[in-house]
Amino acid sequence: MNGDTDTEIILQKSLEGKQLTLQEIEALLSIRESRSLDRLFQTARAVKERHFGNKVFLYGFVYFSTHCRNNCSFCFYRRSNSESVRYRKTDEEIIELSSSLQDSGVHLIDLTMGEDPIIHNGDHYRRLIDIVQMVDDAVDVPIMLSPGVVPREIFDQLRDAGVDWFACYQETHNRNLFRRLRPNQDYDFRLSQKKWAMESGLLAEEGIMIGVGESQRDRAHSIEVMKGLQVDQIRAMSFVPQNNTPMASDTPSPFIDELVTLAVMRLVHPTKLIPASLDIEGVKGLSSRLDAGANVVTSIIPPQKGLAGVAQHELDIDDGSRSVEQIEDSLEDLGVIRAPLSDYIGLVQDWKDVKGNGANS
Ligand code: SAM
Ligand code: MD0
Ligand code: SF4
Repeated sequence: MNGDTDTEIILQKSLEGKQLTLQEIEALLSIRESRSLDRLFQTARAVKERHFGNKVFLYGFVYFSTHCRNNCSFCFYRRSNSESVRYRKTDEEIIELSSSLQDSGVHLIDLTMGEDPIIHNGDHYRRLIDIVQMVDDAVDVPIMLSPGVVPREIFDQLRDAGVDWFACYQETHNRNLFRRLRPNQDYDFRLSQKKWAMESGLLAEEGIMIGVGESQRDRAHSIEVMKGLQVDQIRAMSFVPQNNTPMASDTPSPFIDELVTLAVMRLVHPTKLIPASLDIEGVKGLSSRLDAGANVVTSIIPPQKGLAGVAQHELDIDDGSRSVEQIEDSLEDLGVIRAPLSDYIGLVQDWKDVKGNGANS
């Protein structure tokens, strides 16, 4: 089921807006022959352009605490890694970083943290809500929060403090694999984060990792589960092995696996936002991801501020390559432009209106 004609039939079907079966999604995910790959990427780009033109959105990344109570097997910041890079930014630093990212031209500030015991500590997330409120008072762009898992009753308060987006990636929708990747964490509680966020009127992002032991069928299944969840942004990120972690010597997947996954995600989720993360291959990985159908550049990090990335804690950061200024040069070469901020603010507002239930102030 991988000849040119089969591929063409499935691509045609998705172009007509018809729903693909699990088998068809899997067949597309298995394409590796160069002519079929070209057709897949071409089609994904055409679908993206149909909905978003040549405009992309840029997300600023503020990893404000790298302390974590969890022990995810893939993560550099896992509790047991005594050689990790640990820091906790002060309130003033978080505001300064967010404001300067806004001034540099990003469309969104992504406030991300490990499950820092100081914040996940039983005081009803007062500190987290305060941080969001402070940043919301300081910036006018939408805010994404990536805090790990929080109790259901916190979502309304986070929304009222100014959160627009809630990001929490399942990594896989295969429960056995989840158990290995995120030991001692509850699959259903994590999956519920996305549902609870949307019930509170927030937009939600779901994501998977590529190359962590999942099968092609697992990837196809995840793409379908994401459809069912009706989240607004979906991502696939290649696993990058981290020193001093249980998966340090695992062989990662070739990046083509991520690119094909992004393209198939675009076909199955034509109107959603799909990130091209700078956190995997740095700036040199931008064009292949945008060409595969991604339309958001994530993990923009200002230089020389002592901030880390997640999968690449230093790559391209301190020389300024992950700043908006530098990214815009690459965008121009790729024939895409930074969307006007008003486009993004309008999109977020429209999508939140559809979710109903408590529009954000
Ligand atoms: N601590 C919170 C959590 O885990 O939900 C928020 C941090 S979130 C930005 C961390 C995400 O980065 C993970 O969900 C995973 O998808 C990605 N990530 C972490 N380590 C990675 C690695 N070694 N390679 C690729 N992606 C990684
Ligand atoms: C990224 N390193 O965009 C970030 C991170 C968290 N919401 C996003 C995985 O690639
Ligand atoms: Fe902690 Fe998130 Fe890393 Fe897991 S992925 S160890 S929760 S920072």
